[in-house]
Order: sequence, then C-alpha cells, then structure tokens
Amino acid sequence: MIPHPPLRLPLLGDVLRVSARTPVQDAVRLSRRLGPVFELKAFDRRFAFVCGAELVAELADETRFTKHVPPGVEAMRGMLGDGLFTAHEHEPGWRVAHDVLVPAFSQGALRRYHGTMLEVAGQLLDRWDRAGGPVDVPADMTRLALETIGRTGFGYSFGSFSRPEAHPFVTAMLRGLRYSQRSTTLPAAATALFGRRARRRYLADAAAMHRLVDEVIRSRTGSGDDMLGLMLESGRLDDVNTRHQVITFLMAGHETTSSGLAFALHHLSRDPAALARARSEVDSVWPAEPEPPAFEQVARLRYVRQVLDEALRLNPPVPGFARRARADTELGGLPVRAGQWFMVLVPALHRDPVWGPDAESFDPDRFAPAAVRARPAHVFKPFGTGARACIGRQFALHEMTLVLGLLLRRYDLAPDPGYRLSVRETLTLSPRGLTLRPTRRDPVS
Ligand code: MNH
Repeated sequence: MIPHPPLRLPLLGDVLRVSARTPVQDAVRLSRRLGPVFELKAFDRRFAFVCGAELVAELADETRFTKHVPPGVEAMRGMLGDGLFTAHEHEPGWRVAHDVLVPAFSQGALRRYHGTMLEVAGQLLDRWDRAGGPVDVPADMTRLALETIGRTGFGYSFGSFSRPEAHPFVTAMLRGLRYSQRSTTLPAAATALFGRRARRRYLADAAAMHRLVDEVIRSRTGSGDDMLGLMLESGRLDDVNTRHQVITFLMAGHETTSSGLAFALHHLSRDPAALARARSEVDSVWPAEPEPPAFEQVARLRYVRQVLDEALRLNPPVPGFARRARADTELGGLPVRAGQWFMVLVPALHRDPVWGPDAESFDPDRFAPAAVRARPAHVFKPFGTGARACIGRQFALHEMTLVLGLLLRRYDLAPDPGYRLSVRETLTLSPRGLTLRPTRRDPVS
C-alpha cells in the first residue's frame, strides 16, 4: 500500500488538500509528511508521486521503466498531437522525428544559432535600456525566448519586442496549458458535463495555432539546416506531424527557457554575493561592451551556469515527468504491476535529504564540480531522464547563459523590495509578477 493523506473523504478523496491553481506546490508540501512515495486520490483517479532520490534512480532505469504520457500531457495532444513531447512510447513516429531532429541540436547547430540568439538578446537590451523603471521579467523573458526559438528554428519572427501585448500564439498557448492542467484535477465526468465550452475554446485555440504554424511554414526564410529545414528536407515527416513538431518546439522551447531565466534573475537579484561573483566572471571571460561574446565564450561562464543550475534545482520550470513500468517489477520493495505509472515530483526530489538541511536556500556552490561529483546520480532532473529527456537542453543552456551574461555585463539589477516569490502553475512553473529595475552599470566599477 502506498502512503496517502489521513482522513480521506469519500468520493472526493484528497482533492481538498490540493488547490486547482497550485497542485504541484501543494503536492510538494504534502510530500514532506508523506515520504518518498505517496498517493493522492482525486475523485475517481489515483496519482502516485515519487520524490525520494533512491526511488527516482530506480525509475530512471530504462530497462524497467519508460516515459509515460500522464493525463495533463495527454490533454495537450489537442495542440501537440504526436509531436516529440506528447508521443506515446509505442508510437513509431517518435523515433523517426527524433532522428531527423537530433542534428538541429548538435554543437554545430548551436554555433549557427549563436548569432541569431545575440540579435534577439540585443532587442531585449534595447528594451531594458529604454525602460526607465521596473520591467516585467516573465513577460520580457517570454518575448526573448519565443523570438529566439521562432527565428533560430523556423526563420520566423513573432515581432515580440514591437508588440505591447503577448503574441496571439502565446495567449492561445497559455489558455491551452491552463485547460490541460485543469483537466488533471477535475473528474472525467465533470469535464464532460461542464467542460463543453472550455473544450470548444481549446479546440479553437489549437486550430488557431495550427493556422499560425502553416503560416510560419509558408513564409519561411530560414536556411535548410534549421529545425524546419531538416524536417521538410528529410521527406520523412508528413505535413500533420511536421505541424505538431513546430508547435511542440515553439511551446517547449520558450515557456521553459523563459521561466528558467526569470527564476535565475529573481534569485540572483536577491543574492548580492552570487551576483558580484557571476558578474566578475563575465567581466574577466568576455570582452567589454560593445564587443559580442563569441560562441565558445558562453560555455566558459562556469559560475553563471552554476547559478542557472541552482535556479533549475529550486524552481524547475517542468515540475514533473511520469515513468511507467515496462513489466511487473518492484519500486523500493513495493510490488509494481506492468503499466503502473509514477509522477516524479521534481521540486521535491530537488529538496531530498541528499541536498542537505539547507535545501531551501539558494547556493550556486552546490554545483561546483567537486560538490556535483560527491552526489549520487539522478538527484537533479530538471530536463527529465533517459531517451525521452529534453532534446533542447543544450540549446536552452546556451541561450540562458548567454542572456544572463549579457544582462550582468550591462545592468545593475535592483529587486522590488516588496516582492515575495509567488509561483504560478500552468503545467510549467513561473515567478508570478516578478519585476526588476535594471539600470546601466557605472562605467567605472
Ligand atoms: Mn524540453 C522534453 C524540460 C527547454 C524541447 N523538456 C523535456 C522534458 C523536460 C524538459 C523535463 C521531459 C518531459 C517528460 O519526460 O515527459 N526543456 C525543459 C526545460 C527547459 C527545456 C527545463 C529549459 C530550461 N525543451 C527546451 C527547449 C526545447 C525543448 C529549448 C526546444 C527547442 N523538451 C523539448 C522536446 C521534448 C522535451 C521536443 C520531448 C523530447 C522527447 O520526448 O523526445
């Protein structure tokens, strides 16, 4: 028997313990009392969560467990179909698309994207130069990341920096994510009864996104070796699958990267010592303004990278991934049937006792090379695990390190003293209402 909260209600189960707006944070809170594996029941559904490092190491064993598409991700298939992220383990299209797209994320490909990433980051700096007051960090990071993936992947500009409001694609996508998240907390019957209008709206949003992507494909100006070029020229993906991959990359490629950057900026702006150290690294490794950093100089920002890893530990933008048993097996001695699945609760894993008693505090030294070597494997999983781990990891890390470096090189970043971190959940996590006041650094500092 898997542990669950005491005093479970008939019918409702544990739903009152988990708010529809903050299911992840509530589950993390419950995990402190319930232990490394526990179950929550919502109406007619049961969800098993795993957050203990030793159990996650077992789930990472690809011979016994594999990726599962859980209900919240299944719901996203209205937008993403059988794209890489939402493909079921048994769908043959995954391997084909994976093989076609891997070269789009190689070192060589990143090198080609570097110039475009710099141009987009330049638009962010122009915006912050003119701000003259607080900037909306999540909104600006979303502009940056959407523009970056649109231009590097597909040769398409969303004009994100010349619009006062979010691009309609972003609005439709956020509504779609919210709908998908809600579908995990409502009982299936309630969704069917009361959810007709929401469902219609979702399908309309998905259709609008599909039309936009067809427009991206038509107006393509990129070269043959970007993501879209690889897909079109391979001749191995049909039109519908190509469309699903494009939406997958636009969505996966910007929601997550933008919140990763926003959380890192939050933590850094509140830790003057870490900020000073990160900045002095930028000043010593990179040329002075206005000279742009070369491709190779980005990965040399080792401490900035530690800052990003530590932010991804405390606030992983993708807070969970699911693993399913391939055959009857055990998990921590517990019998597990073939097909049974578990949700890895990443923010809780990232606070496992292996991280020490001060796991809640922000400390980039946790990612110093010696400290990393001293920890067991599988305790840090912001990008998932195994064959279905994030294909965009190096892309995201290059972009985030580059942008953080450029911001540190140019600005002092004053936090809003009244701000308390509030985490917004839309399947991904992001810092709600985070603002900063960027001011140009003293030329002599
Ligand atoms: Mn990404 C899968 C996190 C950036 C494209 N990504 C995953 C998974 C996690 C994840 C976790 C595994 C989910 C699961 O097992 O169900 N991704 C991130 C984070 C960032 C990120 C935290 C940034 C920070 N991801 C990106 C970027 C792209 C991208 C950038 C594309 C440009 N991610 C993907 C795709 C998959 C994925 C595609 C699905 C891979 C597969 O199953 O083959």
